[in-house]
Amino acid sequence: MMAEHGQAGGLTERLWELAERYYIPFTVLAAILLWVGVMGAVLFDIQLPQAGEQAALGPAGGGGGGLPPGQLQPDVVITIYGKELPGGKFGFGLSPDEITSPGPELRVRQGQVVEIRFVNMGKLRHGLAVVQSVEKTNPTILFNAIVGPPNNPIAPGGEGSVIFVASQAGEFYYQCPVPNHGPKGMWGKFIVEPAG
Ligand SMILES: [Cu+2]
Repeated sequence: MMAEHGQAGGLTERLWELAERYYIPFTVLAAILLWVGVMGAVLFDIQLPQAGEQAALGPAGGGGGGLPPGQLQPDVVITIYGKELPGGKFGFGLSPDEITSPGPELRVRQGQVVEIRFVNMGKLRHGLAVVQSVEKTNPTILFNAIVGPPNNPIAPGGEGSVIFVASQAGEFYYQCPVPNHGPKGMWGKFIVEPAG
């Protein structure tokens, strides 16, 4: 017991010694981290509307996921349109004239570099994400494939695109990641057929 007390006492003393010795550097480090955090928040807030503008301008913007533009040439380009439909339904379609709720089934092959272009034909902000399962909010995004994330969806009349590798075979889904839009029919099946 005595030995344990001695050790505990020694440890406390050493901790105090360390605290005293590193008090000033630690305070400076904390101040720097706080400053970086605040500047990061400020810059992030300023960048959000810029990202939105790019999204409205063309395929270069509106990402939020996938690969940087120009890094890989897509094997497949899918252009998909989305909007609100009569009766409180929302939908997707491969042509602006044929938007259904739910949307059409999309098929790609495992390993393909896929580009999805999403065009918002609606009056509300929308987006598109490849997901594990259709959810009301915060679906699990697959392949980092998201156009118009919930905090910065594509504005009405705007469009955006994402390039990604469909690296895993399986039966997945795509949906609008804006909260509550998925369950209103703004989803479809996204099938990745096994390679070979
Ligand atoms: Cu939507």
